[in-house]
Amino acid sequence: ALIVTLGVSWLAIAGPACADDGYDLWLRTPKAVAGPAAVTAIGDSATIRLAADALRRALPAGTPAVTVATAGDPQVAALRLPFAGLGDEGYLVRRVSLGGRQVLLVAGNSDRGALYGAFALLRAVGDGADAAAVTLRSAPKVKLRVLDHWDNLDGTVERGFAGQSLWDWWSLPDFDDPRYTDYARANASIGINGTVLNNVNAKADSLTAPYIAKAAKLAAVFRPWGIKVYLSARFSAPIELGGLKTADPRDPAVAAWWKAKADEIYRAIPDFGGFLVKANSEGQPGPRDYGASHADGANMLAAAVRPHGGIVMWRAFVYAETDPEDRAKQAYSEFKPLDGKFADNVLVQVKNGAIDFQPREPFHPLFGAMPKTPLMIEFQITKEYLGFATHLAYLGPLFAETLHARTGRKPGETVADVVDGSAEGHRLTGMAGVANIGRDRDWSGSTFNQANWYAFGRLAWDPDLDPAAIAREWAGLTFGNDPQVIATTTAMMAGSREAVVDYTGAFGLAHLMATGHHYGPGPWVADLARPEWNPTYYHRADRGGIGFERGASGSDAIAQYAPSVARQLAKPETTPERELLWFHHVAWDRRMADGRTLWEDLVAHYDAGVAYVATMQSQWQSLRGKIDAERWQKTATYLSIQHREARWWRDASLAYWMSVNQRALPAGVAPPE
Ligand code: GCW
Repeated sequence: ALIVTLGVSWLAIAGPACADDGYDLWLRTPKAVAGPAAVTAIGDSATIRLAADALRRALPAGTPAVTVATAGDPQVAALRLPFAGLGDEGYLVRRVSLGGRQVLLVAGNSDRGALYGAFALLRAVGDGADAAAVTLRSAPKVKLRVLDHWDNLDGTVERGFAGQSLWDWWSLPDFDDPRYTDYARANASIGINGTVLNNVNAKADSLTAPYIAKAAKLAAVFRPWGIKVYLSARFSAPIELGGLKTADPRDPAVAAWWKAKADEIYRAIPDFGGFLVKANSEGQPGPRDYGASHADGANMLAAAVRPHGGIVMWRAFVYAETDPEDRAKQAYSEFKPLDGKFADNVLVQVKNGAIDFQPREPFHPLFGAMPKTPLMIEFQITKEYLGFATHLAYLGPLFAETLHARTGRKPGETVADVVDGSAEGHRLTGMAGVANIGRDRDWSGSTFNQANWYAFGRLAWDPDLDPAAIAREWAGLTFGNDPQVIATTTAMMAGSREAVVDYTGAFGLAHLMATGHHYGPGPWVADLARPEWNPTYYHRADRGGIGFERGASGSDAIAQYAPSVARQLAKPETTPERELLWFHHVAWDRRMADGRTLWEDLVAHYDAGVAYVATMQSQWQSLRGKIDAERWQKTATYLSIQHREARWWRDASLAYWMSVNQRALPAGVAPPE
């Protein structure tokens, strides 16, 4: 009987070995069991209707009657349920008696809360819970949960590995591609409530009337899903579009230009979220061009959107080739003195680490160091430095590693406490993820990349979640509830990011990728015009040792951390080994905790990374026939690419290190193939 049941439910969920291109993400409708579950909506806002529809589409027949409503409905209010503290996006799901009937109530203080409740119920049921017994109550800890699209107006995506941009600027605003709705549904299902449409390396054109109209169309599609649209703003737009001679934020004509521009945008998009700005970074214009500060620039834009309730997300990813200071120190040096100088509708958006989305970075020292300023954390979901779309790397542990790191500023304070505002009582809070979404049928370039989008959304809702639990939830929703499939896929995911760390360079090595595209190894590159773009700048390997000395005898970047953290990092002996070479230059022969030398351990990690990929290959083989053929085959092929390239990384890196340190491979290690 057990076998029969499993067989039926597998067919029901995955469908008979049919082609499956992954388009449905984690929102797979179990077609054979979906039935007209009795779903009623109280209230008729578009959002409430979408919530009810989502439940109708996906709840299995036989689910008890469901009612979707808001707390303000008199019948619901009479139940005196614990809506207090749920804010305007939280939800609860409860079995109640309504109008004399037993129903499963899905409700929030607002219709958006009810929508999130509907998706939470679907997650629970999709992961095997009995709908009749589901009880849920949750509110997001972070207010702005935003995807940053690095999408260009010509349809390309900077660092995008999943095809062209989803936004078809050519046919917008007329054509409403149904995919825009599917995008919004997917985001709403994990609580994402904002999207920055265009690349931070912005073209001024995105602020012209035709593009505002296109953005307005997207905003209209996304609105009922609770998603606001934002735009990246090019700081010099008043010159390029307005014909002004300057973009100096202290010039009244410049401020007036932005104010008029904001008014124009809000006429088209009344709930426009605001601007994201990359200024004075990697060639982008900014206030520093005029001797004004980042606060001057941010506040001028903030004033333009303030009357409309908009906000500004101002990036701290700032470094200059002309600055001789360690690149890892520059953002802190520039922004820390500005704490308290930003308008209250500005968030400073800080990357998780101080360099640039590497496979492992220590948390950015700005977290905890600017208590008067809301700091929005920025992660990269797209895997620019972790093997693009082909390599399997589950980023939940990377995100959580930063979020759960202790800042040392206050007892127990974590980066998550800074980000969710609890550390200082900030109410304007945010988390941004650089999207990994494009026109590929599977959206993210691979099935497992979808998990990174998913994990970002779930952690933005609650930064304290356990990434392993998120992986389990995602695997169940994505592949169905066969326990073997869940156990195997989550086992693969668990160490997959660490494997990338291992085969690209362990112990805090960073920025060793090939020039420009960042795919594959390039630790030997030393001839780029900008010194801080050379891998040799980061690893500083020589005959005697390897690593970037950031202690007092070096760049002293460690001093940017809170004293207790700085004390721990000051000496190699007390620095966590996984970050050792980020903070210190140490001898190849240094004794590591396991008794081996650094060189021996480094080699062992390269091998372990390659071996992990081989293990993932055999784990995946064991699922053949248990996952639809199309997704199975693509993943199998990608894993073989990853295995080949993990060896490439190992072999090329070791050959280079050996040319520098003149050491042989440790005994027992086979020479590179
Ligand atoms: O990660 C680096 C990328 C650039 C990117 C930049 C940034 C959008 O290599 O492509 O530019 O960071 O975050 O601004």
